[in-house]
Order: sequence, then structure tokens, then C-alpha cells
Amino acid sequence: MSSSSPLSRLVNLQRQFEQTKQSENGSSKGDVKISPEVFDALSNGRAVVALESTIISHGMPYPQNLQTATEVEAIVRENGAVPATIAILDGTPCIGLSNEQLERLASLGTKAQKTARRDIAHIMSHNLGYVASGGNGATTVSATIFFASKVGIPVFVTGGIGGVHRHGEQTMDISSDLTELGRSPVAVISAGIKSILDIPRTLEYLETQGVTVASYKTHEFPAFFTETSGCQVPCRVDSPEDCARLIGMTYANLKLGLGSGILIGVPIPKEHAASGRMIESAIQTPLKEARDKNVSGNAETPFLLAKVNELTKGASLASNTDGFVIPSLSVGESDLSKPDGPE
Ligand code: PSU
Ligand code: MN
Repeated sequence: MSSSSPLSRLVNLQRQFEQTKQSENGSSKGDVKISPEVFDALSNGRAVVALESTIISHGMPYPQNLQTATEVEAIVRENGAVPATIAILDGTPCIGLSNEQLERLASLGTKAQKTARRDIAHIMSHNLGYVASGGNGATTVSATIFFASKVGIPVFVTGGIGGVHRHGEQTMDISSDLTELGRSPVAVISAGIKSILDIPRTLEYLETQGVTVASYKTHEFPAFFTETSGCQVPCRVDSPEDCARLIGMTYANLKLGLGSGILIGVPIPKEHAASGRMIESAIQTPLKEARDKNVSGNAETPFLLAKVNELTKGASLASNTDGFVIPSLSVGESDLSKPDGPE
């Protein structure tokens, strides 16, 4: 890795974080804490994969959430990378959680606050005494992207991301996941956008935000439970190498000053496609219920996901954990150490 490469610049930036922490006499309040494993990997140019934590607190009940989070971390490790689950604990943003921290977050469940970008400052100010969650925040895709890009983690894997909600043209309910992707040089690998959301408008909005959208081995953007959404993507990738090249371009973007991110949709594995279609057919009822009950704001996504799970007797949750699987997409050291575009 050349000393002027974007990766080394990011590593330097992230070292500054560490120095700041030490110069504050070990006080980590209001600071970003990077776990020793993640710090070591970033410092040595090894692959790190960021993981969100709202799926742990609000996406699944305990102990299934802990089991899934642990399995996902193990899959990242099997593929030669270091997992960095991100959450705010006691007011401190933590990049990479220990087993104890993961256990704590999983058992806090919805007592931890769902934390999007707009909530970060509030949760971090828990010592002012008015944060009901005690300063424990489970980061959504938007807040996770924010922290990942701050410390120089270029790849982030998750299940489903937020999007433009149905009737978003009236409610303006558009997930901050999309705007964050537009301003952060991070590649998000996801099983797509669930059809509880308005997929065509989500893709339009991503275009407006300047986000590169690609799909893995298909021309269509996946809809999480189904391989197809009826929406074409501008970019198709067919191998882990294609993905690595595109992710390398994220750094080139950084160099150009574009600073925008990438979304890569990986369709549900073939063996789960049939149950996925069954779950998809159960989505209309919760959508109507949410409208009837006036569920809105950041409560809508957890409400819809819980109802779909209830209706499908747990099948959607099982699919959620399968959809969460990384499609043997390991971005190795060599891919990440040559991120520079043409000089
Ligand atoms: N969509 C899913 N599963 C999820 C989420 C969305 O299929 O777990 C979570 C993610 O954390 C995402 C957040 O970032 O919900 C988006 O919430 P909102 O729609 O309130 O922006
Ligand atoms: Mn919203």
C-alpha cells in the first residue's frame, strides 16, 4: 500500500481518532472507540466488513438476534475479513463489538434506541441525563455507513436496507439510508429492498443521490424475498472480482472528491426463492394495517417487518437470516491494497 493511497489516508485518519482518545486521558466519552481487532486490521490494510445493529435490536427477538449476529460475524471471518459490528454503547460509538457487548445489545433489544444519522448526537449526549435508552443506540444502515466511512471501512454488509416508503410521494418518508449512501464512500452489499417499500421510487432516489447501484449476476435489483423487482439496474456485476473493482472505484471516487457510495444487490439464494415468494404474497395485509393504524416515522419499518413475520409464522425471520448471508463475496487484501485509480 503506497503511503499516499486513499486507504492509507483513511488509516491515518483513523489513527488520529485513536490518538485523540489517548490524549483525553483514556476518557472515551463523545469519542469513537475502535476495537483492538478492527484497529489492527485497518492499520495493516486487511479487509474489514462493517455490520449494522438495528437488525439486532429491532429486527429479531432475543436470543435469535444474538445467534444471527454471531453467525454473520463468523461468516465474515470465514471469508478472511474482520467483522465490525457498529453500535453506540453508553454514549460511545463502538466500531467492532466484543462478545459481551454483542450479548448486551441483543438482550437490550428495543430498549436500545433505533439510531439513524439524525439520532447520533442525541444518543451520544446521554450523560446530559435525558436519553431514555441510557445512551445505547443500535445503528441503522445510515448511522452505520456514517461511522464506517469515518474510520475508513469501505465495505458494509446487511440484509435489507431502507428506502422510499409506499406513498412516500405524499408522506416524504424516505429513509436516511439513501442520503447517507449518497454522501459516503462505502459499498453496501444487501439482499435488496423489501417490497414493503416503493422499490422503483427508491431506485430513482438513489440515482438523484448519485449512488452507484449494481446487482450481482442479474440485471434486476433484488427485492430481498424475491430475486426480481421488475426494476433494472444500471450496472451488473458477475463475480467477486467485478465487485472488488467496483468497490475499488469507491476509493477512486474519494480521490475525485465525489464521495458517494455503492449499493450492490445480491438476490436471495435459489434454494430459498420459493419460500421468499410465499412471504412476498403476505406483505399486502401489514401494509394496509400500517395505514389503518397510522403507523409512521421510524416506527413503520419495524412494525411492518414484525407483522410480516407474524403472518408468515416466522418464515420471514428465517429468510431474513438467510438473506443476511454474505454471498461468498470475499474482498481480499490484494483487492483493497490497490484501490488507486489511474494516476
Ligand atoms: N429493512 C429491512 N430490514 C431492516 C431494516 C430495513 O428489510 O432491518 C432496518 C435497517 O436498520 C435500516 C432501517 O437501516 O431499518 C431503516 O429504517 P427507516 O425506514 O426508518 O429509515
Ligand atoms: Mn422514515
